[in-house]
Amino acid sequence: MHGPTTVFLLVLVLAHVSGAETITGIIYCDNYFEFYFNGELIQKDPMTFTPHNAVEVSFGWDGVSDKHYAILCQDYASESGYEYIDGGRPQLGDGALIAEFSDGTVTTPEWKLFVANHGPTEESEQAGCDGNNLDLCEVQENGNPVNWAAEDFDYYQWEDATVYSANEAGWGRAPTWEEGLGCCTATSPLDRSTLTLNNGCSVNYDPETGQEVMATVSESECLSPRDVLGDSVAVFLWGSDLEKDNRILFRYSILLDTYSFELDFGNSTSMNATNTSNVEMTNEEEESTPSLDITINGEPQEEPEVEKTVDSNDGEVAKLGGLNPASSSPLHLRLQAFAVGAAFMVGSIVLQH
Ligand SMILES: [Ca+2]
Ligand SMILES: [Ca+2]
Repeated sequence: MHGPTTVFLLVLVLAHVSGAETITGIIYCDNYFEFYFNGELIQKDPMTFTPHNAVEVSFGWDGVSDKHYAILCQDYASESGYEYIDGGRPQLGDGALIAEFSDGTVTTPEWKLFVANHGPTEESEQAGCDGNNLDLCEVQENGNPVNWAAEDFDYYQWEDATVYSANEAGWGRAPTWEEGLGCCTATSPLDRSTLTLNNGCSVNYDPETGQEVMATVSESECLSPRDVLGDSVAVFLWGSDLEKDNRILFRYSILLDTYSFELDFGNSTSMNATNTSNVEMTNEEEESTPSLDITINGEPQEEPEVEKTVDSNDGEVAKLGGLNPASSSPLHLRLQAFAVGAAFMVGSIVLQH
């Protein structure tokens, strides 16, 4: 059944392009991170265990390309999954990632993640693994997928990030910056002791060699996480298990390519289009009230931001925001439009990157 023949014109809004720019940001990962932008390694966290440091990052963006954020975050874990294994009080450490960038990108539940290391496993705990029986503990090492940080890596099937409060994730033990010494004060992941080299400043314990190793750390890499991110709208992310998910790969993308297509509500049932993060719907019948229900990859978008404006042809335009593809994979959109009190099934649109 079709209602009045109403032609809706969907125009994907051209992304605002202002040329190349430098994006800055702050990343806090408990304990160690590697940050990639558009497939390029931008920054490694110079402090690998404690203190819990936030790090300023800076990188170029050409102003036109899609943006692909990729962060590896490693919570220290020995081969048993425990930390402080030589101190008589082994414990499971918890991880955390929070980050914000000057382009408005922040950590949100829309980020995707892959748990690369998890443990101790439930099976090994059932077999007797605990803090007093570390020999029985096993961790599951999944490896980092090849090219996981690359722009065209398909991470759509990865799991959604879990949000934690600051209380749950913790800001950790903040660093202090000491002129002449660097980033203080580092401790041992084996026994909690303060490292001795350089008074425990700008130094890491190397689990591979068992040695203390000097690190090159700048003041902008030795920031107190709470001081620089405590008021941010960014949220703490981790896997579903705050303690046992030990190494996590995070991905988030902002797709900027734009396309346009038309919808004829009288007979269209499906069409192909391409990706966007904004959709404009022009309703050529003035009395109609266009609105859309949108489902992305099977998940209803609860409150698509619909903003009605007037276009150059004096038609009504409903601009739909809030469509923020989190993947370079095809997006399967199901659109249902309502006009003059009647619903029109528009069909499915595959937004192909
Ligand atoms: Ca660190
Ligand atoms: Ca852990």
